[in-house]
Amino acid sequence: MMASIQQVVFPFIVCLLHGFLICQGAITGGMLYAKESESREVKELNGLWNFRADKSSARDEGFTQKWFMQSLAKTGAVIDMPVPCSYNDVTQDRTLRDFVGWAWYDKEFIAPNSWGSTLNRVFLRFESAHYNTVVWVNSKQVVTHEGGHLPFEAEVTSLLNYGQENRITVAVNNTLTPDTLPPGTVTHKSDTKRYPPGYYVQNLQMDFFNYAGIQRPVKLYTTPLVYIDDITINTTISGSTGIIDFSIAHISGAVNVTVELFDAANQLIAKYSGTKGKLTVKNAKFWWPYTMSDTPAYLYKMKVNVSSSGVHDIYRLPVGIRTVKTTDKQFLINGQPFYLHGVNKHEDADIRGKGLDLPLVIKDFSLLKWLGANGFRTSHYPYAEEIMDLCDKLGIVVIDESPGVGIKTLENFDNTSLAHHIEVMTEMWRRDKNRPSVVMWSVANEPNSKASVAGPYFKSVIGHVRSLDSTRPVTFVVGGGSQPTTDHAAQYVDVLCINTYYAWYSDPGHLEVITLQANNDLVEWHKEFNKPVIQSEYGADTIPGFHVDPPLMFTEEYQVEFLKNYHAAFDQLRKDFFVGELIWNFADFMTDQSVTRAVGNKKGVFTRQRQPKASAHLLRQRYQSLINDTLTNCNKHNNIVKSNTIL
Ligand code: GCB
Repeated sequence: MMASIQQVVFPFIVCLLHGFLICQGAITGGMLYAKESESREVKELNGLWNFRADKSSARDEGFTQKWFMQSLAKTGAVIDMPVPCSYNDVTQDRTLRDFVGWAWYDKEFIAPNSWGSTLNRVFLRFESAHYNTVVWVNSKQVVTHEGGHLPFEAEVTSLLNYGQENRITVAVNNTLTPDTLPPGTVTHKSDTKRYPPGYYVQNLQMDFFNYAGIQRPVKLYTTPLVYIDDITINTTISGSTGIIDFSIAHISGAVNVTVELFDAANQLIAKYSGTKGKLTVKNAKFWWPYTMSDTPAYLYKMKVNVSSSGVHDIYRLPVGIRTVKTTDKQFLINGQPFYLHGVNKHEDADIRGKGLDLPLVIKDFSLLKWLGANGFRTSHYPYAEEIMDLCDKLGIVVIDESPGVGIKTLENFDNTSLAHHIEVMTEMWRRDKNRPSVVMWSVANEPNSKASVAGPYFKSVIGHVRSLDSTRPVTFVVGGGSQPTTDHAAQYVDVLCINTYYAWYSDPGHLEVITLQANNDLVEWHKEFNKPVIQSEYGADTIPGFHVDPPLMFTEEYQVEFLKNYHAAFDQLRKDFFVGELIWNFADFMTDQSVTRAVGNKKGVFTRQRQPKASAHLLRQRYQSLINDTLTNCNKHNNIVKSNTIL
């Protein structure tokens, strides 16, 4: 029987069809970042992999012909594909750029002889692959995963040939359906006068290109048999004392657990024996955003050691001591009012698409500092852990957003979607729960919160996140012209994050309405819900090098005036309940093709190649002067803390 496109788009059907019954179930266990220690080794499997997109009409040839049983090159032509990288833009093949369905990768590698000891475990970890993934090691299926932006792994100890060649095969399907996150649909075009037989298109419900493939690193790592599976910390502050609550999950029988805390100079300052406890740090150095302290982003190091019969597993976790709290009008970090002046980003660049690229990451952080941005939202999906690490290290605040973007149709709100959304939130929390930079969870961007189904849906999703984490505020980002009195879900958030595009999508060209409308609408939102408000998006498409004065839409002059008019409203409101502004967008980025997108979305203040438009200079001036204001206030505050400590 030939698989239909439905079977292609619903991977669990593919699983059943081919007898793969181990589809992803409930989330268990930890997902600690794979890093080396005295007891752990890491081997990266990045580089060039063999690659083939399954262009058979039902996209099922790889499964029916069992491509995973031998090397991919033996079952047909392959090309070299870099990992990590999106596969879409690296060749001249338009059908690969726009490909929908299963893409296949394989790679051979030697498993070190020394790893073959019976005292070791070996795990195979994917930092992400978009969207549905099936992985085989030496022709045996080891893991499946649904979702494009979070890590997954499997223990492969017994499947590897040590000191010999092994093969990893990966099939990854980028099809988005009403129940995926982000959701999408597939339309079949059956009119053969207009479309070739079997023609179908993927429809996106989000405004960014659906880059696909193995987009983040792939690693093998070892642990001893007894190993640290998870670490969870929460920090609180009492005067000048920092308290770190921790709990350690480990795998195996009776073990000793010790937890040591080192300061940044590597001095041991606290110690505890046991899987759950508190570490108390007198005169602690708190983790501050870099705009709030002249000693920002202070990180302690927690060294966890579990041992049994002389076998040790050691894992080091950076720990920032900080608290987050919201009131009806404020966003407080360590009890001090925090004003977020930052950006929305995308993982997006020429050629590599959404593939992790460290030079690009460092360039982006350099530009964030140049701008004076003190934070960003991970619009519209969790970003790579390497990026999050830098936020912890540099004192850049993050609103950590799930891939819940474009939840619009009734199907997107059904029970299957809800269950998946809840699962994704658990995965995201599990990965990022210990990060001081993450100060708020965003469960979605611009869902149809005007629909009554949005009420119970977001009550559940937000309630679930709160049940996992009572220390951080939770939000979803409101858009699509939802109004305070008719929105069904905004009541459940801690901070109102509002997207608007005055003088762009509404009243296009009428810059003069921006300040008035922004003022009135933001005040309304606050009045209705009595919660602090962030302008989570505002922006105008701007083609670099387009100049017209007086300004016209799409010119650099228009973007500058557009921002100035919004800023006038922000400066009024931040005296009261208004706690943040995030420009849409940091840089231009790729989208699906449409008549409103000229080679992608051009609302960046930087081009896609990270060069500044006129607006970047304006924003820089504003953000740098906001930093000066904040630092002056914070230094006053730091002095108060210091003198209290002495007393
Ligand atoms: C939005 C969306 C964002 C879009 C942006 C735009 O409201 O949240 O994903 O890219 O508008 O430029 O239209």
